Amino acid sequence: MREYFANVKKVEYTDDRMKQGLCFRQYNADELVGGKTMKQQLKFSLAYWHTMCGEGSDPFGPGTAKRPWQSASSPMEMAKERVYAAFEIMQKLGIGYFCFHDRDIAPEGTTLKESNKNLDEIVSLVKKMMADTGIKLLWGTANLFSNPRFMHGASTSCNADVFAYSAAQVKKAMEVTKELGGENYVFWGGREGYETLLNTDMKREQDNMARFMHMAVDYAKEIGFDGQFLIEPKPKEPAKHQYDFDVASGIAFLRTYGLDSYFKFNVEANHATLAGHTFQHDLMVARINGMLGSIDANQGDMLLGWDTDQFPTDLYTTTLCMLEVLKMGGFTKGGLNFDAKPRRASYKPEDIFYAHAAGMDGFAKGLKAAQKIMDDGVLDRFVTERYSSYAAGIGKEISDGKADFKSLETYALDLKEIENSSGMQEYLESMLNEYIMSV
Ligand code: XLS
Ligand code: NI
Ligand code: NI
Repeated sequence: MREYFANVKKVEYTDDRMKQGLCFRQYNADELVGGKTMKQQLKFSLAYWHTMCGEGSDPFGPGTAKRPWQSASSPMEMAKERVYAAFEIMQKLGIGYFCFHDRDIAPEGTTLKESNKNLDEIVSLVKKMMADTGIKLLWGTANLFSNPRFMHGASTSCNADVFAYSAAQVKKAMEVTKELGGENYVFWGGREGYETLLNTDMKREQDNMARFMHMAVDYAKEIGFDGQFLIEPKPKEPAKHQYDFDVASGIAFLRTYGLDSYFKFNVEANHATLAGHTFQHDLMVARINGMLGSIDANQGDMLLGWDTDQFPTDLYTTTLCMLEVLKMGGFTKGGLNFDAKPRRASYKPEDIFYAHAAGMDGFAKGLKAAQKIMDDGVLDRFVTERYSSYAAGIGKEISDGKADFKSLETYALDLKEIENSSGMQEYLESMLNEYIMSV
């Protein structure tokens, strides 16, 4: 087995924050935060598609990155070399998990049968590498968007043959995820939506999408797959409108079709912002509904209107994200998957390491700040105080369900001037700054 990154050593933590070069300045895997190690709290994962398959192409030009494994003699040889390179990267970075689409790890054949055969061969190699290294699978998924057959969608396609093909592909992807001990299985519906309503039967498409998910739930029971099903919402791109627009519309869909007890969400930062929300908003909507499963840890560029999938270095978003994770009691099956790619001009193989280290440091800092905010209880105390009118008197009656319009009218008719407290947003923002700077 050759070493692909001979000039990169295992990335180590240093407490010298001004140290130059490739190292962790915040992420110290074994350091305890909130009673668990950073490694346990953060559960970092490598996204196979970006890191192992991405080449830096964009609509205006081909890839800029030449990866050493691309010189292999055939697609299957390349797939094997990629596996070795992926495990080298994860080991050197101390990343304990990875995620993949079926077509990231093995090439598509001319028939599904051939694709499945390719997949089986690579999966047995992946399984061996997992056993050798202790690296685990966070989630698997099926690519139901790249091949031209998915032009109208997968489970929402107008073409029943495509529905059938998609079902067969997901069946296999679930089997493979189970085989590798995957902790979750993700549905991201890139083409499950529409380009124009002029040709779209929205009701049928959503009914079919729900039927498809029920079939997945049934099959999981049949094969004893106990991973968590996750929906990854995204409002648009590639489709103009995707049915899993954001967490709130995802919850409505799941409840409408009786699927809500089987699914949680994989919330991606850049998808939340594309939907016009903050990352924290979508995380909170999932958490307060008991449906925050896992996270695609990246960030967008607020000046650009698409999914730029950048490595997460913005400390406000990493801090507020980790606050949501801590408030749900930490990850169980989920983790932080770097669905992110280095910029097109960061084309050197070493940039893979610098980029992941930047994201890992960004989240380590966010975790430390979030834990301190939790421990000190500043924000919680403020919020509790802000709603204290519901702790007694008329507010308590409202909360306890003892008030009605008539009793409230009786109360309100004699009220003189109503006094409100201040929201103190600027003060809270400056406290957040202090927490980030102080840890
Ligand atoms: C694309 C999505 C995709 C999912 C997995 O925008 O983020 O990469 O994470 O299908
Ligand atoms: Ni994603
Ligand atoms: Ni994305």
